[in-house]
Amino acid sequence: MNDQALPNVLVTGFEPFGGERVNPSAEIVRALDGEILNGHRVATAILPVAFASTLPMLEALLETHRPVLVLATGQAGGRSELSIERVAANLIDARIPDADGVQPIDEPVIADAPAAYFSTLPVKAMLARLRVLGIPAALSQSAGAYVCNQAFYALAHLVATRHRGTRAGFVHVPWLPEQAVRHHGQPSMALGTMAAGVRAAIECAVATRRDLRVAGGSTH
Ligand code: PCA
Repeated sequence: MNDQALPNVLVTGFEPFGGERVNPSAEIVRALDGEILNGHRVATAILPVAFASTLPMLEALLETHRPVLVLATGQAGGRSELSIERVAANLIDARIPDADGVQPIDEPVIADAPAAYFSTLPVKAMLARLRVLGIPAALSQSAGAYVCNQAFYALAHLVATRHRGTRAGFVHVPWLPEQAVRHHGQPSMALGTMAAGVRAAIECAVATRRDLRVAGGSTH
């Protein structure tokens, strides 16, 4: 079968923001672009950290690539592990202005839509796979209230409505070591480890329909 006939997975990352020169999620996306993972071709996009762009760009990407699965990724500076997000909230409460200088406070991502969506990826199976590979990972109950949560919610809404054949989820990643040197005492992870983790998460997700039934809750 030629590559063009393979089903697509879409992996997105974000541009640098908040005074950083790089965004690890964008570097991961560059590393994975065009790879074949478990019989799926990886299409990628790097999104601006701008509230106004998120929904139209994701809609266009889903129309163009018709992916069977989307994994969006973003930087969560200060986290020490790959964070597999479970919940997308219909809430924007921006801590800092976005790339357009816009800082919405307590607004919905999409008006008159559900308060939250869950990831439709097998988050516990993905977590187990990463841990077996020796890649630090955790489940997360909140993707925050900034552009990453907005993107996760927008994706979840699109796959719950107009793109029902697509599954979607979000993974937050730590700072790169070169970023952490300027955030003294903060955790970081090497790009190769993060890229391997995202690859493994995708390979697991495309092959797993039914998630593991193991305890995964936490107090935060
Ligand atoms: N992280 C931000 C937005 C872009 C990114 O990489 C967030 O967690 O919302």
